[in-house]
Amino acid sequence: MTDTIIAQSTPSGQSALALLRISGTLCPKIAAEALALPYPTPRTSYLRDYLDGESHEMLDQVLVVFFAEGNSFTGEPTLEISCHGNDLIVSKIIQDLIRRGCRIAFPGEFSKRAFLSGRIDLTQAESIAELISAKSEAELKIARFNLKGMLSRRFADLQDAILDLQAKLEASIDFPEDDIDEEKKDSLHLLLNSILTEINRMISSSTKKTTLSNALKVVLIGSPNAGKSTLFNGMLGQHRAIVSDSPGTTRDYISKELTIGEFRVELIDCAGIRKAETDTERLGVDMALELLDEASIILFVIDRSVPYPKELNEMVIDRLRDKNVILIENKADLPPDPSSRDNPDIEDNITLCAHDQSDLSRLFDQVLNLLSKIYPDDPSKDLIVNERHSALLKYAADHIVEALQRLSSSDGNEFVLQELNLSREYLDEIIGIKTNEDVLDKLFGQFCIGK
Ligand SMILES: Nc1nc2c(ncn2[C@@H]2O[C@H](COP(=O)(O)OP(=O)(O)OP(=O)(O)O)[C@@H](O)[C@H]2O)c(=O)[nH]1
Ligand SMILES: [Mg+2]
Repeated sequence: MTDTIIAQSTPSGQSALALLRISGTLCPKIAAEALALPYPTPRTSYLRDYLDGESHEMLDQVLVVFFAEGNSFTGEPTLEISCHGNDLIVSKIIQDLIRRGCRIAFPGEFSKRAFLSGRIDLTQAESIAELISAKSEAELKIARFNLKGMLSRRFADLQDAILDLQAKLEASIDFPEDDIDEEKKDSLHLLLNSILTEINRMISSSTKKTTLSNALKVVLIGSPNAGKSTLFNGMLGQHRAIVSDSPGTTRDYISKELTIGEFRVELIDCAGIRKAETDTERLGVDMALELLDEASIILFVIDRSVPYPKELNEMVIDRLRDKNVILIENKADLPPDPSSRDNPDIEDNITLCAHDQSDLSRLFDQVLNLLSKIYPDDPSKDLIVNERHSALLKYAADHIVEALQRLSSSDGNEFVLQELNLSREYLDEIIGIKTNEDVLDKLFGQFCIGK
């Protein structure tokens, strides 16, 4: 018999409500004794007084739902108790539950039990953690898809394809007299190659995941006084960076996260680029130039009402090659300087006034457009694997490659089969059909308490 575990599923602190989750065989007894619910109808909420087991004092008025064995998240009898969100109340109830025989759950223990009872597979368990930690719409979408088991289905399809192939090979081992002819061999090659392509495609999707989980850097760079900090504040909708009409105002770079469409973006404002007048300014300029390497998009800002500073060409333009750049010709509300035709020729450009709201929204559209071009995949159409999956997929792919080589050589088909078995074992490990305790502990240990 496993322990009955208890955890607070909501964050601690003062709030309207706090949710306590209890899972294990003691739940019916607790319902009967602490909540006067000897025969709770599953999945029905009851308003009850929670009674302390020793003092019989009422600890709080709570809302409680009972889930029967086989019909709960963990598969075990479960109680969910919503009490008032006060740490004192929560701690009193938890102390009472411990006296009644429960113990505090380890991080991720509810999900681990759900996995062990076969209610979810490992990729679904991971997607719960991903759903909770997702910081962008795109990440949320992926986690939702994985939770529904869409990713597991892909892995299962791969398994089926390999099993199919194995069946064909087995037949030729059982009946060696009809040794597989060249034509059959070719078709096996084709099948194996298509499996390998699918595995490799999945592996490469994990890099997409990295771009989705990390904010994409959008860097504002340009001549001093061009209006970078004004644009930074305007795009954020808050006064964050100092704006002043003396050139060289911004030294250190400032960054702030925002969402543009589905993308999580880190907008960065940095020092204006010029031959620096002081050491501190030089440090700021160097830092700004370094940021260009990491930028997904560079917003190159110039002031079109003054002559184009030629030194920008030698200091910046070279570094913009092969980058995603939008040229912003700012201060459109002022008359343009006649020499503005010297401005660099950058295809993706926009003329605007940093103080104008509708201009800012045009800029947002243009940035979103470029982001969608750089990261064209709609994540809802594709499923994305995480690092654990991709590491195991790589091993699976290695064995498929080995199987292909064995198939071409004169080695017996048993060797090909052996490689395919090994490949399938790694796929099993992804879904969690084959696991070891260490892996599970590590994986679920990263979850938070109460999950
Ligand atoms: N007329 C007009 N003035 C602007 C516009 N954008 C910015 N300014 C002004 O230009 C001056 C410089 O603006 P900042 O945003 O500090 O420029 P910056 O590029 O951050 O300058 P540094 O930090 O020194 O590199 C300020 O006086 C702003 O009010 C604009 O679109 N039109
Ligand atoms: Mg500035």
